[in-house]
Amino acid sequence: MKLNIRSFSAAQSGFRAELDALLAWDSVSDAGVQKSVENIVSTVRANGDKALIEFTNQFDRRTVQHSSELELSRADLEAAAKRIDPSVLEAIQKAAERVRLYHERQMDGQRSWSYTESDGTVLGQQVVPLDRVGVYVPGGKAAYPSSVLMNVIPAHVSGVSEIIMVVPTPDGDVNDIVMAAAFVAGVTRVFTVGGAQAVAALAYGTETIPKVDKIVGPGNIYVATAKRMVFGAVGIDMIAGPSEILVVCDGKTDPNWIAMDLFSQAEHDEDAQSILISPDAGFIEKVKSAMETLIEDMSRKDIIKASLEGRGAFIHVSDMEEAVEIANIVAAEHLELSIESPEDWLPKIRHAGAIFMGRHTPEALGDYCAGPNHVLPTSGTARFSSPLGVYDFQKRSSLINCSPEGASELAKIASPLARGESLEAHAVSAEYRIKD
Ligand code: HSO
Ligand code: ZN
Repeated sequence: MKLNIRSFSAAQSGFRAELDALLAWDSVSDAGVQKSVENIVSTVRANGDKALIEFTNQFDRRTVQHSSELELSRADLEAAAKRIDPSVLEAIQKAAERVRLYHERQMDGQRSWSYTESDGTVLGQQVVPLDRVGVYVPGGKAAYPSSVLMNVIPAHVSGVSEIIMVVPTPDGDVNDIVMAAAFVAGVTRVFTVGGAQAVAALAYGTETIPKVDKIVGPGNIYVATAKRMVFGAVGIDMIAGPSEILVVCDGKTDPNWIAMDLFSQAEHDEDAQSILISPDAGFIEKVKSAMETLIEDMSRKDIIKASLEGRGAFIHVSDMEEAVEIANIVAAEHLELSIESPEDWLPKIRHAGAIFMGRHTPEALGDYCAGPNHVLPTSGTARFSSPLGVYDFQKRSSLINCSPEGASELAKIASPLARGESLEAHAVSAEYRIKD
């Protein structure tokens, strides 16, 4: 199948403008959606379960009469785990174990600390897990059991005591693999609700759904808009854009491998972005023809084609230096360095959600089971944000414990500052602690 994919050379004039146009992505904003989400959120907030049931029956074509029908028990999840192909269940368990180990290591830098000054004053930080977290799991075409693991396990590892999962079940159809993943990951409670109504229920609580402290997990435009709207009442993780991969290849990897790595992101959805950068123009041609051959047999070829022709690109560069420079501008969600000694170039990589090093590290392994989280910053937000991690399920309190001597010395600094701000009570409060 012929593929019409943009092709650039970094040397051509106007390249930077072309690159910016390629990367441009408007995050969710739609007046119509905004209005209907406002209505759903305020109705659920005001009427609780009654509204939640009505919206669920309306949008998911269900016939729920009582809120107790919205909850799945641990036994229901276990039954789902028993119904699925045992090899899939085993893979879920192995992946979960690796994701758990990785996030346990991540706790290393995230614990409470303190130090004592010479006069006995102690300063530090206390790190505690959030009490209760809501995990949104999409129901429709992007129902990924792997995402259940990636959202729930770090919450669990960081010590969150209650993890509430919501997942829509359109027409009452329960996705057994998603439920099996929920069972293995260790969610506390599962409710079969979705959309903006589920986000509102988690943010404000209903008679049945407990109010949470933070909502994480991907969703469609209604879910994303609702998350933005309830932010402040609760914390949220991030508003994810379409998936992206940037492959930098020196031209020495099997072109079929690179073609399939690019497809692996493109198949997520029509808006996904797959870009290949190489200093080897002949290699780019080889990858292109590999893609045109391989796409024929892909079950999601229509999505792949739409994604590649809409937002994909080949970029020819003069050398690796230039490739890395462009990779830092793109700040991709996934960066694959399919090159000889990726560790030599690593110190120069400034912006990427996850870095896949070497020819034997396709992004797909990271998506499922390598261990690191697959919830990553998209649309260039890797310039200022990080993968989902245990730190997203914690918060910090500062600690100060002054010794009498320490207080006396600090008061001598605080007092003139307080008077400079005309805050007399501050000044006197500090001065009381000065020892003569
Ligand atoms: N690549 C996606 C995650 C995923 N892949 C789930 C497969 N399943 C995040 O960008
Ligand atoms: Zn993926």
